[in-house]
Amino acid sequence: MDVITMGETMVLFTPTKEGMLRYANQFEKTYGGAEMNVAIALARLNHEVAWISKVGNDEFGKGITAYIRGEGVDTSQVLVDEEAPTGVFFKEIRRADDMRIHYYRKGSAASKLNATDVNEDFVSNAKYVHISGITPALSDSAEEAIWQLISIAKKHEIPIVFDPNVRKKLWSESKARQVLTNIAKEATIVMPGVAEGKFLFNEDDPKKIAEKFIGNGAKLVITKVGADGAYYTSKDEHVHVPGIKVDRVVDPVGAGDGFAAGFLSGQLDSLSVYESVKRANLVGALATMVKGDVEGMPEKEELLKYSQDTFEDVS
Ligand code: KDG
Repeated sequence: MDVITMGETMVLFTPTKEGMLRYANQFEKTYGGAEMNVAIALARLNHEVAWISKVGNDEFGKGITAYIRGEGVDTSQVLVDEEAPTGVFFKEIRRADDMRIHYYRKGSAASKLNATDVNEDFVSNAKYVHISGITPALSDSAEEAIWQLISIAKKHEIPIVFDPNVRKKLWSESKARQVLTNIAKEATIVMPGVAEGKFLFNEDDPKKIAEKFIGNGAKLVITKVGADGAYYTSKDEHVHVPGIKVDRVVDPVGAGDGFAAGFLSGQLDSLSVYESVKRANLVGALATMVKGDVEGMPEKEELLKYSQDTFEDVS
């Protein structure tokens, strides 16, 4: 396996019209979840990727597993919880630039993930383990599952790529800060956004944010700065990689996941860090141009076509 990730996928209902969710009466049903988004984006770029999770023994759980398998992601480690339901979330599109998220996921099947659900033999063959800060926020047992995944990755010297993905709706700020900084200490590569640097370390300068993570043990920090692209920082370098100009952002949700997948894809294809971050910016930008979490993630051929000259760099 090139990449293994673990987390919750939910059924996503998106109103067909803008406005308050209370007045919406028609919805499109798709699927969403940060780790799934990363997995599908990687599969579209021809990488071997597995998604570890738990779904309910219900129509939505069956639909999610079939969908993700159909996208070419390994679902052999997806378990079924006989009692808890599959989680659901809604988008509320107040205006094109005001997108809100409403979760119905407390006590969901994925929140029942626990340390025994992580299979060492399976994980030990991965080239990268991708961890997002959403999974430990689901429940205490899901946090234990994440620590189990981390300890297996460490034991087998598999680099851990960590996206803090702060979700304040899921846990208290103090717990989030404590757990996410502890996980970051185990990560080889960390990919925060500036707002996450502010939340975790009260810093908003990309260099200072990166220095905090590097001081905690990370080898490489890639700090996302929205339309301006990203900075990558190691002990010896701090480099800006310009962003991609997007004329019209249709749906920003999933951009960070596309970014993570684009970077990993570049590394798996033996690109330099600079070129990998460029690919990350491109996949992230493409994700925002289509409605839905994963619908805009490009296939490999499409990505290579876009990489040539379709987009201008933002200077
Ligand atoms: O990164 C996109 C996710 O935020 C979205 O898919 C929903 O997983 C989700 C979450 O927990 O917010």
